[in-house]
Amino acid sequence: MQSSDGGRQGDAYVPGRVSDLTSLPNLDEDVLLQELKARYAADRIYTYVGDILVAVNPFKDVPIYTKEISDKYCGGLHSDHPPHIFATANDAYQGMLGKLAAPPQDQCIVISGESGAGKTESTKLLIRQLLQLCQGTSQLEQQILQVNPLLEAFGNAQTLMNDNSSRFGKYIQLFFQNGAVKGAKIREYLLEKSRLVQQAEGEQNFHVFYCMLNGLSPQNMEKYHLGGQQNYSYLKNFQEKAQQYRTQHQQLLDAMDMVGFDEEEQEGMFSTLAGVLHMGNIQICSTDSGDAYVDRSAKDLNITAEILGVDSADLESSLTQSVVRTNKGELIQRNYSVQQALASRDAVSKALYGRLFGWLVNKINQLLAPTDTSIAELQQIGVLDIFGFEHFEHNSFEQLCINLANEQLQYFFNQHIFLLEQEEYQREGVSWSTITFTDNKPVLNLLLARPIGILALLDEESLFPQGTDLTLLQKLNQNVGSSPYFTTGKQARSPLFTITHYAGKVEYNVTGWLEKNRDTLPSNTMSLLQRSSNPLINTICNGSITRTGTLALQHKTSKGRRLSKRPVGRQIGELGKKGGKQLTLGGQFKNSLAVLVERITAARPHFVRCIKPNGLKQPNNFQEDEVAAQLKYTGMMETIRIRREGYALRIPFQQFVQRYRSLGDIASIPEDQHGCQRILKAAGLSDWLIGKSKVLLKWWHTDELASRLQKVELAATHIQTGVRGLLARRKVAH
Ligand code: AOV
Ligand code: MG
Repeated sequence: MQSSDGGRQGDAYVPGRVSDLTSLPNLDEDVLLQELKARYAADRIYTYVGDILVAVNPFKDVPIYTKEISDKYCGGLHSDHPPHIFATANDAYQGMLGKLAAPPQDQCIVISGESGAGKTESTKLLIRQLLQLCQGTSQLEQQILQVNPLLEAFGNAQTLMNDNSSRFGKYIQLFFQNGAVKGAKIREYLLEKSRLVQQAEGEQNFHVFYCMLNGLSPQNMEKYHLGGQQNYSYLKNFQEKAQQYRTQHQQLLDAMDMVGFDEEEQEGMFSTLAGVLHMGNIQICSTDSGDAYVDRSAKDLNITAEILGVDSADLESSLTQSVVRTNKGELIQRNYSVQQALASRDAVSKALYGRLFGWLVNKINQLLAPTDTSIAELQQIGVLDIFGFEHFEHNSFEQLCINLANEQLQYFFNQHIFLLEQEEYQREGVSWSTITFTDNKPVLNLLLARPIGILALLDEESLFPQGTDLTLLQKLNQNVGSSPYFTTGKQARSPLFTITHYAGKVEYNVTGWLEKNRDTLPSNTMSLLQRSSNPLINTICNGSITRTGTLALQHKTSKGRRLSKRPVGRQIGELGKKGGKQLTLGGQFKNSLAVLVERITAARPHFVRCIKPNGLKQPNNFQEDEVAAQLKYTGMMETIRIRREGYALRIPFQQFVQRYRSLGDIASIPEDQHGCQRILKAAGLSDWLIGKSKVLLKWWHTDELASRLQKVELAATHIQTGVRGLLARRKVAH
């Protein structure tokens, strides 16, 4: 395979000029590292491993995303230009249209890499280029592009690893008909709600709060009782980057307008956000007997109640008392301790924010849904951007879920690149010396197996009202303690355990896991929010959105009491329930991951591997050991080998003949292996194999076949034009 930015096979080897790592001479780990390092130093951040794109984060603006460059990557072949994320978009688009070796098929682009490696930036570039490819200039394309600032404001935050870290996973599906975009859908995965009420040292809350506090007009600030020298217990580092947040706030408003959120909805969103901030400031005190009560001297309770549209006495009692119905139907009230009351307050805030985010995504999906055509009739390209692998000093349940998602993606990659491919060689009778890879199935089992896996055991313990974090740890120890991938802390009673993930060891602290996993709100609190006079809060807490996506507006009865319209349409969080029972957070996540894997398995995948050159978010700093570790755990060497030696493209005989018949030597070509051989020979291709039922091709044959087809089609067009011209001249002559 030749490269377009130098390093042609056979030339003297110069590091940094090989655009495809499968063509590296004398490949070993160091050569690979030096190659990427030299390319990075020359701002060549993209490199191929066959059809897989490796992207090293430059942490600076590199002028490679201009309109001219984007145009160059519209159409054409993979090998026409230097490696680029735009080429991956083009491959997916052409693949969907059936212009590459295989018939038209849904495509997906799976982006992986640790936190801060560049997945979200890659996603934005991919979506932009996909819309460029279909030459979309309509309002719909503009709306699709504007969705991102909205999602990032509500779902991203500054962490130690990334200033704009995605705190939720997303799978964006673009739907097409005859190559034109018809709509889009976003599937979101597990927003890290705990961030709302607590952030680690050096980290922040979701961007939207800082945007709002810096960007709202003075009148609005007053309306929501915000501003002044007020401190918010839910926010850290609030005073920083004021100008940047003001600009971002304006972008957020523009995005809301563009995507189609009306004034009432925008106002509802800001009320909810402001309500949550005030909620965090409600002071809980203790009576002498240890019962919790709200400090009424501060105005936070009343302000919160006013903004959230609920009765302040009801809010107070829901924060300080539990109400339990006995078997006999009696209602028993129990006072909370301060700690329980604080947990209850934070649970309400998290529930509100989580539901607001879910509603936002749902609403976006309604606004962007294809009209006139059902999704089943459309073609699609999905782009997967999850939260990257995380290993902080303190890791909790959120990190476990995030890292589970990354394990799952690594497994999917292994399955696709190594396992299924090599199984197929066996079926096709190809003599092949197996390329081994590090199988992470045991770690996935440790996390997911039922009944003896970490999530299942956590669910079991969450069912026991008497369960504590330590009884959970004991349970884990007893049941999975023998796994080589699981170890517990050396100190007795320390709430820690360690998992050896594919990307390294991570120590988790189980404090608060049962509560996080249960993820429930007491029924009295929920029903309070469900009676809110704020239309948006009322809607999100009743868990439904009308079919048209507008809020279920409320009507006053003759007595002035507000009644909400009966909810219709889809439930928010449809995965959240099973047989009427509320699923735990872990259970929901497990289910949504399974659906995701099903989805990407059904499409033709393209892989983008993002690499983080240093942990300091710095430009021009390539830390060899850090990159080497990432190359190792992602199985890069093995990937290069299998792409070099293997046959990434496998096409059934009949399909191959039908597609490439015109490259053959004679008109009647049998649709069997002999026919395939004749075509391959006539086309002058080398390095292919004939299996039992399929033609096995190197990945670069896609380009060779496509360019030969183009030539034949061009020649046919010339002949046709010639014949038509001849006929026309004859007509004139007669
Ligand atoms: P992530 O999505 O992989 O992390 P991002 O895509 O947010 O990482 O990238 C992190 C930061 O790296 C961005 O904010 C940019 O400053 C910089 N960056 C990434 N790609 C590029 C690029 N192509 N050109 C210039 N700068 C870039 V996480 O969401 O934390 O897992 O959860
Ligand atoms: Mg991200």
